[in-house]
Amino acid sequence: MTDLPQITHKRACHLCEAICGLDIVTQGDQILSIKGDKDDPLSRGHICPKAIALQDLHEDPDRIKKPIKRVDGEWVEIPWEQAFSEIAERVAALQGEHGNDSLAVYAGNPNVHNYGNLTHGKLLRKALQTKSNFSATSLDQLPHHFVALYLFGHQFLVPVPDVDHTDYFLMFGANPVASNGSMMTVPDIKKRLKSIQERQGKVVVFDPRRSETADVADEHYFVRPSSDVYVLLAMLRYVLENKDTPIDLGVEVLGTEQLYDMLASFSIEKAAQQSGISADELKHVFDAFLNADKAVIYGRMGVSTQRYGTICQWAIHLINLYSGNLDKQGGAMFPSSAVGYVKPGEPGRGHYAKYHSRVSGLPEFGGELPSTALAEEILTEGEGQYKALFTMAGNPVLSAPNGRQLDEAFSQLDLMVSLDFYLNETTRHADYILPPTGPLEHDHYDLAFLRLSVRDYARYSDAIFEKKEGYMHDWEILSRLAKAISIAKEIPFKPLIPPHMLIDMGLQMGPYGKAANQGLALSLDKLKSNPSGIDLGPLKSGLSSRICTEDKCIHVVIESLLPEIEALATREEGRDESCDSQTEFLLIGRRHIRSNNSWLHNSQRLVKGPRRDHALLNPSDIDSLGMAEGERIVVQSRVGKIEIDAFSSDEIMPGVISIPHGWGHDRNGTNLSVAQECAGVSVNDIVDDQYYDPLTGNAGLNGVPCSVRKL
Ligand SMILES: Nc1nc2c(c(=O)[nH]1)N[C@H]1C(S)=C(S)[C@@H](COP(=O)(O)OP(=O)(O)OC[C@H]3O[C@@H](n4cnc5c(=O)[nH]c(N)nc54)[C@H](O)[C@@H]3O)O[C@H]1N2
Ligand SMILES: Nc1nc2c(c(=O)[nH]1)N[C@H]1C(S)=C(S)[C@@H](COP(=O)(O)OP(=O)(O)OC[C@H]3O[C@@H](n4cnc5c(=O)[nH]c(N)nc54)[C@H](O)[C@@H]3O)O[C@H]1N2
Ligand code: SF4
Ligand SMILES: [Mo]
Repeated sequence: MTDLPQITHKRACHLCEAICGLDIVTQGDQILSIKGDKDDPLSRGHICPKAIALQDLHEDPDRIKKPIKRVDGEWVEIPWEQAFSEIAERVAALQGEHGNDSLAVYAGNPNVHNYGNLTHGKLLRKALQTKSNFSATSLDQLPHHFVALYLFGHQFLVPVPDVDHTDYFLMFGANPVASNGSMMTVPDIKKRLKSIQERQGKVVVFDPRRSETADVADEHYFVRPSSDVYVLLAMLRYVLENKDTPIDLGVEVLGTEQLYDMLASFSIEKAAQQSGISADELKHVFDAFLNADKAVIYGRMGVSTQRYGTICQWAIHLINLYSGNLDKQGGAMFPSSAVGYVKPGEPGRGHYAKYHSRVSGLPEFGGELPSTALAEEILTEGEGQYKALFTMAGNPVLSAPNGRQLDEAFSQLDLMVSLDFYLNETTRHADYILPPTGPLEHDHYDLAFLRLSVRDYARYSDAIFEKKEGYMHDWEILSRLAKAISIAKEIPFKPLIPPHMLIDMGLQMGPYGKAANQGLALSLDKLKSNPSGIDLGPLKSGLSSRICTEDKCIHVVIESLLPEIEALATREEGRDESCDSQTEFLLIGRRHIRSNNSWLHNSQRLVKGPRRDHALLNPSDIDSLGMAEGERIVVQSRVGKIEIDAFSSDEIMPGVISIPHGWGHDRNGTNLSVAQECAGVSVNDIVDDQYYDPLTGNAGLNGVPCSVRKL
């Protein structure tokens, strides 16, 4: 062993959207260390504790490596060939009897962090021919894509904050210091926020919790959960009324007059009454934003995954636009990625409400239905009921609202197949689990998040370990499965070249490829010989040549939002309608740097230290409930109740309870030995599947009405 050479591998971390560069030192098949790659132009050596979990993930004895099948309640290993042919036969028979749409697919978050799943997932979808597609998008960011489609003409033409040049960074419902950023690829956010302050700029945060990000901000305002919509609409109106210089965007903006009318009743006073922030404070923020030379407003989970997610995101874009900060340095800018660069005519622009879910009539978006509808489609009998499910890299039992209902639904399926390397709360319901290689056993190009980077760059990482005999990559499983199913269904199957070859083509044909940029002539070979990545420069303006709307104009009024905005305009109550006066609390989430959604809790080195799965309440609420620190409480919503330890903290505003998601590893039938020890409670057992943004059906994970009492 000691005779073997030590090798330093350059690798991009795929565990979150920041894609930090790593130096991973190996000796034989051992990992000796994982450190930040100082040569990465974007992350500059930054790293977080999650990267260390890559080693645990690689070495985890609980990780499944061979296909398994459930036979009489027991898991047995079977050969790949047998798995593919049995699944194909069953899919063909089931879809033959009940129709193609009786088979649903849930694609979880890690699909977007694994480019082979993105390129080759399409093959499986083609073979399955189902309209019943679901994904983490509708638990997370559907409002972003909806608004991008309507304002800019393409669901993936999404602007990001130009963090490195702004003088005023206004954040709603985002905690990048803990999450490392979302819908903006921004490693080392803490240092970047500090740089804003060093150049005399300001960081301002609106959040019902004084988060880790609020802690380093210049100003923090406690905003009542899901009341942001009033603040944002009042701010939009204020910007329209007070910005005197014309917008110089190079793109025509249509509908401003109608927008004025729509906003007539959204005053600062109304926003103050709803949000709990004084009118003076709101006006102070609005003025500071308008007076800053380069300002940007950005909103994330706290405003995307709540009752008014879509209107919030729409207002945010329009504030950037009308304040003159859209497509401008230091404002909200459109990244120019090396692969997947969106320009007019680019395929996959998206569509909305072409069909609806059977039970609740929720709209599709881009060929997907909202995940909140998955359980009811399985449980509700009748024509069109779902009978089978494929999950790929997802754990909806812990991640999606009303997890108990999903448990019940999954347990009655005729067929369930999971592509996953863990036997967890979701995959325990499967008939077959097909495990892919671990992350370090395959290569990596960040197809999704390099499109959202706050500085343009490209990076490709080779696999660190060769995959062992009998292992398969996700993309290989997807291809083989698609082929077997196509044969069984007697439909054509067209294979696809491997992912890295697709990326090579994409690089060469993209904006930095040979055709467009002779000087740089980016290709896979070029990236391979620059394993720390290639810097492609600061974000560039250019919406006028990229906008994908048919008439190349921005139409600011989105028709489908009108009824919702009208309803908001006439509402008097301080709280959400669905929250009656007996329901004392609004539930919000909480992320921690040492936790990652539902699946990294099996890493001892990551979860070590104090427990982080408890509830937090304001000290005044702990008092009025007559509770002591750490006492157990019952939190109840329309869909269920949980028991959880509660602590007081003045970081939480009164009337709000904060509980992180992704815990609850005590369900039977899993094999996660480390996670089971720190099991925790799944907050999604009380997150209401009927509390969603009705425009897109995106889950309402924040601002959920609930009651709290002492156990
Ligand atoms: N209450 C509440 N709920 C939330 C949230 C919240 O803030 N509050 N956040 C939501 C958000 S933003 C998201 S994105 C979702 C995430 O929820 P999910 O979409 O369920 O994703 P994860 O929890 O990350 O589950 C990842 C699964 O993928 C598997 N996996 C990991 N890597 C790979 C791989 O390379 N290949 C394969 N085949 N499998 C892999 C893991 O073993 C695990 O089973 O949760 C949502 N749920
Ligand atoms: N360590 C770690 N990093 C992660 C993840 C993880 O689980 N752990 N998950 C990854 C994923 S999938 C995603 S999508 C990103 C998410 O990235 P972020 O969106 O930055 O993450 P959150 O921590 O959910 O931030 C939401 C913030 O909104 C606040 N909030 C809740 N309700 C409201 C409201 O009504 N109004 C306002 N204004 N604020 C509100 C919450 O208190 C919280 O501080 O993080 C990614 N990174
Ligand atoms: S911030 Fe994200 S990408 Fe960077 S090391 Fe941590 S988990 Fe990996
Ligand atoms: Mo997410």
